[in-house]
Amino acid sequence: MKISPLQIERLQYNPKLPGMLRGGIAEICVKEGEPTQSVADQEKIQALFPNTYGKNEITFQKGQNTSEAKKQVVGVILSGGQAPGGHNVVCGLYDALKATNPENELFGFKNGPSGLIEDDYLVFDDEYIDQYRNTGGFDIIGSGRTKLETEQQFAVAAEVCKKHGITAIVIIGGDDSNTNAGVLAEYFAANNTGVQVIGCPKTIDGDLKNEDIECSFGFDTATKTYSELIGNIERDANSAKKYWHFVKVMGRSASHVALECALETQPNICLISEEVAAKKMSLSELADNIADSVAKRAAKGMNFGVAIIPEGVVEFVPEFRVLIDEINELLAGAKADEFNALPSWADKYAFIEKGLTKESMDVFAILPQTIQQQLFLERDPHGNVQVSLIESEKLFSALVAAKLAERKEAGTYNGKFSPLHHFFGYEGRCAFPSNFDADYCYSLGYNAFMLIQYGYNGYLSKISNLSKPAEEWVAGGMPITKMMNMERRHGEDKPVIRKALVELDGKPFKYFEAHRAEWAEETAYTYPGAIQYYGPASVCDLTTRTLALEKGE
Ligand code: FBP
Repeated sequence: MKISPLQIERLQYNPKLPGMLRGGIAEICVKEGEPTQSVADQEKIQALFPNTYGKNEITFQKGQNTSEAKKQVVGVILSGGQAPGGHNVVCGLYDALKATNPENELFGFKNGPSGLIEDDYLVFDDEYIDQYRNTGGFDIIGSGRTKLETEQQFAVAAEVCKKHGITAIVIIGGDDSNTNAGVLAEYFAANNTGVQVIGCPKTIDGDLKNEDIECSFGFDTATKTYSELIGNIERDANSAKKYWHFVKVMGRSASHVALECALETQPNICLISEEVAAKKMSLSELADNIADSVAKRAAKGMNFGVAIIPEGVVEFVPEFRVLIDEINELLAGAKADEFNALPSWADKYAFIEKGLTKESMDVFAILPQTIQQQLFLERDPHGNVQVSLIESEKLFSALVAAKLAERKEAGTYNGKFSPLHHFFGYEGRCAFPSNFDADYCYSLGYNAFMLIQYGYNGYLSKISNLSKPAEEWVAGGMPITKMMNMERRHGEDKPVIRKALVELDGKPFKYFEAHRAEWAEETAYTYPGAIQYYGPASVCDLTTRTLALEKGE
């Protein structure tokens, strides 16, 4: 197989471990910290997790390794959307496992959690693992979105583990997958299977973080990749001076990705979904805000600009949420067939007009026809609107165009507005991991094995102090139950890891808020350029602006 020159170099890269994990397995010992409590709903979480609740926080340090010498057979699973660095978690896990005892084995369950249930796996060896070091992607074993959440699945998982003599499972996933890792750990403990479960925090969305987990892996590389592209677009816009670029970026519901890209590139506009929800902003208000920037810049002769739109924003606009709920209701059950049988869009439109409340119809009426049709035609298997497929970058540019047309009519605006559209998501999820993600992920995997080796169950692999050089990173583990609270999901109260949305009183948002008026009017673009893998640490080991600001740097 032909591989690129960069890949050849990256295969040789030696990821940096936290100082306390350097110097060999024989020199890693455990320091037990304080017992923990869940972030909320302590009694309920404790009742649901009698075997894994309240365990101690732990940190690794240098000292004599006192872990039990036994053969470990570990299974690893990649769960959910790809995130740069996943391969290095597996490599770190493998290296620690083999360094501890060459007889130890690592099973990779294929294509996500379903691999465990279907007993579909491969066993890693040096030759196989060495092809994936420091590379992007999850193709080492594949990923999937099957949820491991039912007792029946857990029982099958226990059987599979027993069959192969598996002593521990490592689940690499986001908030949902790690919640399920916690539930599986409890099941394994309650049923005396002797199998441990360790989670690793993954997602480019950056919404798995809390007072213990400083960031999920993949966020660094994905946002750097999008920021490079946005910076390039800004420079193009500032060169040609004729287009307004509307750039949607991934991040499902949270706007961490959009905010980080804005901090990196200083665009004219960046919407933040969490602010839209908190201020109950309407589509019209948002379009007016963008149109204000377009008009102010046009008045200075700048008929160009860049606006970042977070993927999930429309769901945070209260009136739009109501509209979606009404559409779901309107097409529930057999009514969908009736709607689909209507011969023309005009007939369908009349059906919609009859079925929606006046308020929702007012919102629907201002949408461009392509978006109106997307809302009705692209439905998920349950018949619901697929909000993630809505082309919100086009929606906002169309709404802004309409506002500008009104202003032109009223004689208050006399510029040109030529929008172009982009969606950056998949472009960033499998990029070669930045040095930060390569180091962080390798450390997470290495550390996950140390947690296994020391007998911990129901813990998340935790590497902290991440804004400092890797030497100063701190390795340890945190009980998953500590991060849980009760939330209403599908009509039931469930224990879950709380999803971290952008905090409007947090330092990253505050910085953005303090500068955005200037960015909206001026051309204050910054051009981060491509991720650097070789060269001075000042450009190669840079963390995100979000992390730096959160750490007060
Ligand atoms: P995870 O939360 O599983 O890491 O996935 C995040 C994400 O990349 C979102 O940003 C995006 O909305 C979604 O996955 C896309 O999912 P899919 O790959 O199934 O299209």
